[in-house]
Amino acid sequence: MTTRTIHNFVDGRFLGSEREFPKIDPVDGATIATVAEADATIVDRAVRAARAAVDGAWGRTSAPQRVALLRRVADRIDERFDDLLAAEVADTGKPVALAATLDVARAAANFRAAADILAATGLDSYLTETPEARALTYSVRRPLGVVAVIVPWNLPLLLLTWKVAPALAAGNAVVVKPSEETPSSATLLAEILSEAGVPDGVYNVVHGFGPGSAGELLTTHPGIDGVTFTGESGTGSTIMRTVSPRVLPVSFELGGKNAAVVFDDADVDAAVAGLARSVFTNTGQICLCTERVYVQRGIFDEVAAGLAERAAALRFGRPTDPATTTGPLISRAHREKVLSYYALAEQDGAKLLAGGGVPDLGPDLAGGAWVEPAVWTGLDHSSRVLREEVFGPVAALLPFDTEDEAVRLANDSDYGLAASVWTRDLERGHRVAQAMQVGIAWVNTWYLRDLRSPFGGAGLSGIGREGGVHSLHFYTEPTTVCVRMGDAA
Ligand code: NAD
Ligand code: 6OD
Repeated sequence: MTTRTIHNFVDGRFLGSEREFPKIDPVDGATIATVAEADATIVDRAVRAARAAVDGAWGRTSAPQRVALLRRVADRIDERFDDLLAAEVADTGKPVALAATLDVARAAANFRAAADILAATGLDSYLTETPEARALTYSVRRPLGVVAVIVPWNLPLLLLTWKVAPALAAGNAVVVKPSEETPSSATLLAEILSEAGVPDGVYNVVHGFGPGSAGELLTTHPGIDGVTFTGESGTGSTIMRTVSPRVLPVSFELGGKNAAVVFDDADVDAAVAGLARSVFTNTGQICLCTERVYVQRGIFDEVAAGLAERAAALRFGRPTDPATTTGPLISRAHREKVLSYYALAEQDGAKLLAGGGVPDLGPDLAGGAWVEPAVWTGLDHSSRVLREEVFGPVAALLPFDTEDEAVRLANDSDYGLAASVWTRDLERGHRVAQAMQVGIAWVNTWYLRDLRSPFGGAGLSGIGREGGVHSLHFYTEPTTVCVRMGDAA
């Protein structure tokens, strides 16, 4: 059987490579494509093409021209929705309905949001007057230049477009490095951007791995002007070291170990439904997923039983089967990591309320990366299971008595990405959400996004914020101009 090849995209052309690697289907372990791995020459050509675009006609486009272009891109994404959906489902194994409503829907939304914010603000410029010195001071923003965009496998197209759209809105050219696990949608997006009229060299794709491959080749390339990265905290730290001698601007969205706090005045059924969504969506492979659940003692058993019931009700299967609620993990290697935490939880004395193993789904799916969810009680807060990111469908539940204790436990983490608070007392909801040392805290909901708001994390969860005007600020460099009126002095 011949498999398709997923190509690099450089200066408007699809490029193969002498080195290729297989793309494995996480659903059944079959090889579904080969991927052309970018070597140093291809990465160099991509960065040079991006530089030429920024220094050429693309660098002279006006904000209204780019607004119109981004809107054409969004329309073209809508027209090619089914192709993007097929690519995303094939690479990740996630259920079609999830990929349609979460991943692919957000691709067009990300381009529209970037167009809207650029239309509303231009690249905002502030003018201040200093009458005593007879001076006017204003600032203008220019693009960073060539931006390296490095993204992970869990929401490949969503996270890619979340960064590419504002980077292009600001007038940059990009070289993107998608995850080796999910290469398809970045190459397909190249086709779509070209069809919409994005000039050659503005969007380039290089495929490969991190260390010793396209990721490292890109971050060590002297021609890049900034790095925007989403992925593991350890990788962020490596990239930071790599670019530190050049003091490049970085925007990092990294791992999470997110807490949910459930007060005893919450609507318990709604809270359990929301918690289940926050723990099990995308098989727990969203940086925002809840892995720590603090429940006020009076309703602890009820919430724990409700979450365990939801875990038991998940249905594994092929992504196209409408009955499927839950896909596999991204790879067998990732499953090993998740299962090592299942073993650790057992060793640390956890009581397992649901799942906790590998499901038997028959010979057809035996080669896949399937895992059952795990719901635990009885772990000590010092257990590594409560401190390290598992990135799987797991929840460790602990009881608390007072609001202060809940806030202290939720904040007792090296990560600071997201939290959710469940209560009918909205005053308490505001108070506790504001006390969370995280980038985003939800009250009575989870993963509800307004794309204009700042998004990112504190501590090990990242540096900087993207979204709306915050993205435009990261992807530009301001120059302040001070003009003395009248005689020079
Ligand atoms: P990862 O860090 O292993 O890989 C992310 C990307 O970086 C991939 O494209 C990879 O090839 C590349 N890479 C790896 N090492 C590199 C290096 N030395 N130099 C340059 N590039 C390198 O992450 P992953 O396993 O793909 O994704 C899962 C992780 O991403 C989880 O920790 C999750 O929490 C995090 N994540 C965070 C957010 C957020 O918004 N905070 C969003 C999604 C995922
Ligand atoms: O919704 C987003 O914009 C975003 N950046 C989500 C990140 C999810 C992490 O897996």
